[in-house]
Amino acid sequence: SKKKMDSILEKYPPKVKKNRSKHILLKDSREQQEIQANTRTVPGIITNRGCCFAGCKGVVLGPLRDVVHIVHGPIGCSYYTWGTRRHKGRSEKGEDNFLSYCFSTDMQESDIVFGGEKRLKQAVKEAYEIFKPEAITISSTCPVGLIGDDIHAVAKAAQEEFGIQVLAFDCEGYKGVSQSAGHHIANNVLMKDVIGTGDAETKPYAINIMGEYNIGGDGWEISRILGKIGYHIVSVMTGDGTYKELKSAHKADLNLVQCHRSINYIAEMIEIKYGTPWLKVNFIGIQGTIDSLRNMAKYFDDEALIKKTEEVIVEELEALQEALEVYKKMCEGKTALLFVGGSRAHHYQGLLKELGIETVMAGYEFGHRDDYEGRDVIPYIKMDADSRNIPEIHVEKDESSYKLYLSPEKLEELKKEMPLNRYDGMIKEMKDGSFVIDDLNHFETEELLKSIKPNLFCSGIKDKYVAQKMGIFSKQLHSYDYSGPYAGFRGAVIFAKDVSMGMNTPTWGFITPPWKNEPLLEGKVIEEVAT
Ligand code: CFM
Ligand code: HCA
Repeated sequence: SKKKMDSILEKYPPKVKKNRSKHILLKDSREQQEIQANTRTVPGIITNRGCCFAGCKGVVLGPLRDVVHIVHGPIGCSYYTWGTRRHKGRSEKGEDNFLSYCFSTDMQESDIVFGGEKRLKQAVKEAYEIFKPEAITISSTCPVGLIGDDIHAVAKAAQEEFGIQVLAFDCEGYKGVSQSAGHHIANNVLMKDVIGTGDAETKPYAINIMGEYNIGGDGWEISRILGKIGYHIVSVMTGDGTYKELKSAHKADLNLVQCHRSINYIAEMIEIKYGTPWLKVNFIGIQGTIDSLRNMAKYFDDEALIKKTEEVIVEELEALQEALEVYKKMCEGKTALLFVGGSRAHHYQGLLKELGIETVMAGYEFGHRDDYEGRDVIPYIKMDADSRNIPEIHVEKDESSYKLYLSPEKLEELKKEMPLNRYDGMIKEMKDGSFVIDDLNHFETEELLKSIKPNLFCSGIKDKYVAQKMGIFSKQLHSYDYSGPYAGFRGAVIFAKDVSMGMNTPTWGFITPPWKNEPLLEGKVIEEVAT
C-alpha cells in the first residue's frame, strides 16, 4: 500500500509532493505518528474544503431556528447554501422557525464601491419589523472584509434601536484555511454574548448536546433516546436549537460533545467559566451509542438512571436485531473509503465495522491534528500565520455561577474510565495498514478509487459522482443523500439499509469503469511545438 501512495505522489511536482506527503500516513501502531493538518491547500489543487463563512454561518449559527441569520454579501453566498446542509428544525406551537428562509443583503456593485453599511442597516430593520425574531445574526462574506464595512457598529445601533440582541460575525470566507476558522469565530461570539445570559429552570440530569446539528434528523433520534431515559436537555448546539435555550446552557450539569472539531472551543470555555465538564460521545453506531449512554449514566451515578439506561438499551436492541441481521449479510466483507469534514470520518467507522465493512482509508477535510492524533498533541501544534489570525478569547471563572457537579477527586477518577474533557482522535481506532489522508483532493481521490477499488466511498457532493461514474457506490456522509437519520439505534438500521441497497444494486454491473476499458487514444507528447 505504501507503493500505491508513492506512485500517486510521484505525479506531483517536487514541492507539491513534499507538501502532500506530510498530510498522508499509513497507520502503524508501533510508531508515534504525526500528520500535518489545518494548513493551506496548495493553490491549484481541487480540494473539497469550504470557507470560513460556511463554518460560521452555515454550520454553527444556521441551525438556531428562532434567529434571523442575515448574510451580508452578494446573493450567491446565501442562495447557493439555502437549505443544502439539511439541518432540520421544527418548532412547538407558536414558536419561531426561520430555517426555511434565506436572508441576504444582496450586495451590488455600487455597495462594493460606496460601502454596504446602509444596506445592512436596512436589512436588519426589515428583518426585525417583519419577523420579530429572538435575535439577529449578521455574517460577513468576503467582500465585506475587503471594503471594510463596520458590521459591529451597525449591529450595536440596531440592538439599541430594537431591543433584541444583534450579533455580528467577522467570518469572511477567506479567513483561515477552511470552514474550521468559522467554527471558532462563531463559538467565540456565542460564548461571549449569549451563553450565561439566561436563567431557565433545570431538572435533574441536565445536559447540553454540543456539536450535533440535526442533519437528516440525527439530533431527533438522539433526543428520543435521551428523553426516554429521562435526561433534561437544556440546549442543543445547534441542531434544531434555539437562541432562547442557548442562553441558559451554563446551567447544565454535563456537556456532551458529539462533533469535537466544531464546538470544542465552547466546551472548553464553559468548563473554565462555569465548571461543567464535557464528555466526548458518539451516537453514530450501535456500540458507540451504548457506550455514550453508559458513560453518561455513570457520570450522574444514580441507581435509577443506570437501571433505566440498561432497560432502554435492551428494548432498543431488541427492536433492531432482526433487520440488522439482514443488512449485515449484505455488507459483510466490504471495504470503504471515508472522507468527510472534521468528525464523521471517525464517527462512522464503528457503525461500518458493526456491519462488517472495513475502513481502509479515512480523512478529514479540515480536522486539526487533535482530531487525528488526540488532544494530547494540542500543546505541540505549531501556530502559523493562518491560525494566529483567528481571535482567541479569554474566559475566567464566573464566581457567581461556577458549580461543580462532581468533586474534583471523583472527576479525576472518572476520567480514567471515560473520555471526560478528552478526545483521543481518529487514528488510534484505525487498523494498521490503513491510510489516513488529510485534505484529500480530487486527483488523489480518483487515483485511490482506481487502485483500492472499494465497495463504498463515503464523501460529499463534490466527489460523489466521480466515484459513481467509476462504478463505485458513494454515500454522502454530509447530507446523507436526503435520507437519515443515521444516528442512534434507529438511525443505524436506516444507514445499514441505505448502504446495503446502494452497494448491492445491479446497476453497477451496467457501468464499465475506466480501468476495465482499453484507452481510447494512445500516444505520447514528444516535443512542444512552437507556434
Ligand atoms: Fe462537525 Fe458537522 Fe463534521 Fe462540521 Fe461540516 Fe456537517 Fe461535516 Mo459537512 S460540524 S465537522 S463543518 S460533524 S457541514 S454537520 S457534514 S463537513 S464531518
Ligand atoms: C459546508 C457544508 C457541507 C458541504 C457538503 C458537501 C455540508 O462544508 O459548507 O460538500 O457535500 O455538510 O452540507 O459540509
